[in-house]
Amino acid sequence: MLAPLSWTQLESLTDFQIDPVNGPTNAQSRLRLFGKSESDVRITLYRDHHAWCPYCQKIWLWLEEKQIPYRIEKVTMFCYGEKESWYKRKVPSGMLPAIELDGRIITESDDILIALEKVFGPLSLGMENPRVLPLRRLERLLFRAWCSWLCYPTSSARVEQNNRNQFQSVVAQVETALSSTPGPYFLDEFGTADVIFTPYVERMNASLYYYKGYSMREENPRFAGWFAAMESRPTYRGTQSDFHTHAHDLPPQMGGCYENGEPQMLINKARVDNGPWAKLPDVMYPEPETSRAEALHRVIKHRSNIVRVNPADDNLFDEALRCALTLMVTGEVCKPPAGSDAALRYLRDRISVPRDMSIYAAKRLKEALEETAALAGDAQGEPIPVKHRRDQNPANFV
Ligand SMILES: N[C@@H](CCC(=O)N[C@@H](CS)C(=O)NCC(=O)O)C(=O)O
Repeated sequence: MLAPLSWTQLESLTDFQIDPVNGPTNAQSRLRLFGKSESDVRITLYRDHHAWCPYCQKIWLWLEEKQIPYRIEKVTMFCYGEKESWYKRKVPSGMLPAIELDGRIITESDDILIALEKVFGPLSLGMENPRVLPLRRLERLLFRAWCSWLCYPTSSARVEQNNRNQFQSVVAQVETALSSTPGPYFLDEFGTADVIFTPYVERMNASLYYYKGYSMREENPRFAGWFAAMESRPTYRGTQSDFHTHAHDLPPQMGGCYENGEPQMLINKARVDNGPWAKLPDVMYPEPETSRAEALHRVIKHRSNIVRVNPADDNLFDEALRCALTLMVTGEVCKPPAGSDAALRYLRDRISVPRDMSIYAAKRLKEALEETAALAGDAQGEPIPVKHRRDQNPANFV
């Protein structure tokens, strides 16, 4: 068995780099220029640190698709920590997203898109186009059916079944809408309607898999085609999250997510929490060759904070973490110090996608952390809180 590599040795094993300003969409950028100059920037997007807020994802995707230069300012959501006072002076409610367009603050994601369309033109058919309006209404109908099923404790098997049927009947309407055009998107070409559906459909796919044992993407052929088409777009890939992040970010935001306890649900939940993470239906495009190098690069960048916030002793966890990274990049098994199993799993459970890294990089890192933890024992990390996520306070990482 190998001794863990040092941080210097690990650093020499990754040359992962992205161009946050002009390269592909990613959650780390603070400025996006798309090859234009900084003097062309007219917009600041205020969004959450975790790249979690669904309404922010809508605006984010739209700007990336239109390639309009913008700045990004990150704000803390209530369930993660303290809201920045500078933001409350701009937007007293503290709600996200907001944009500043030529010095004017605009809130409410739909109003933001409408304002952006007025200045920069629509993304294919726009928000108020008669073909888009019914799709926007359908998206809200789907959203409400999802909330009714997921976010209330079920009093009986009959109510659970009714809620499932109700949701599936709206899904059937969405399948019909998707099949009304020859391509995979909602209308003849990719556009606003697809952007509007993206955030919650992604969250539905994740949460229903985990809490209800229902695989939206696998059970509905048109949705499957739509997801695959979305995943062909580098813009979407850059904003895409994984099942684990959504399953554990949603409860505090939604006021609770309720398991149905059915056999398939228990299998799905165990897989999302404990792996194996490969081939979960949260992503289906082929894995990029850079996923391990990306995960290594991201951990190295934040390693001192990662070690500091971990409940275990710093030296013990530093060594254990290097064991997991050594395994991830060299394939050589490396035994972690005794007592580091819970610490490794604590980190395994707190990799936030896409905030920290892309979906495949996160799967590789989780896999290495779990395999290494298993050599030390079966102790789990502190459970993930469900009423808040202050264990993810961004203040620990700035
Ligand atoms: N109707 C609003 C909803 C926005 C919204 O609910 N934002 C949530 C985050 S997803 C928020 O800012 N909550 C306050 C917080 O969590 O700090 C919109 O479409 O923009």
